[in-house]
Amino acid sequence: MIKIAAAVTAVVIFLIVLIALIIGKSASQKKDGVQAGLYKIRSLYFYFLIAAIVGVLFITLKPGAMPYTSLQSGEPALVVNVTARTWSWDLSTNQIPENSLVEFDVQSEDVTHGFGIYSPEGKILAQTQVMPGYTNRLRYTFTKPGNYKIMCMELCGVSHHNMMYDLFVGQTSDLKTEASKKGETK
Ligand SMILES: [Cu+2]
Repeated sequence: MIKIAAAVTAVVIFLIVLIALIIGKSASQKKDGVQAGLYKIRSLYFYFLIAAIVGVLFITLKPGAMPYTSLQSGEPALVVNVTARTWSWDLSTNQIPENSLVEFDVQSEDVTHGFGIYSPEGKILAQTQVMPGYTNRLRYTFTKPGNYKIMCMELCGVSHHNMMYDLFVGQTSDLKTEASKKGETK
């Protein structure tokens, strides 16, 4: 899907440049000597910009350098169902195994929210939009144990700042099962 989107974008950009060149060529036929010199400098500048843009895109848009794409392959070890509503999160589990591919299937019961995963140090690690009537899939592999946080990233009303949820990441033996969680008193 990403490859098709990239190919369509490349074709559209190519067509835009082609049309611009054709229009530029027909316009350049009606000009005098002084203008011709200036237009020449301008067209050289144009080609320089095109080369610079292509060069920068080539360096920065490597598949491995894009976020998530390298993390998305393979079968996830755990699928967590996430439901957002104003103003709380509902997760099928908050016990996450470390070093395993985890998929978060997120949806909203009301308005658009933002699903952001934050490290114990408060650094954002991954995020996706949470839209009503649509399930977004976010895949992530947690490499360090600890208490992570889910925070809403879309201003969704007066209590938006309270949309926080704790995720516990650890080795499988350290994780609580649903049964042991139910027995625990708060
Ligand atoms: Cu919010």
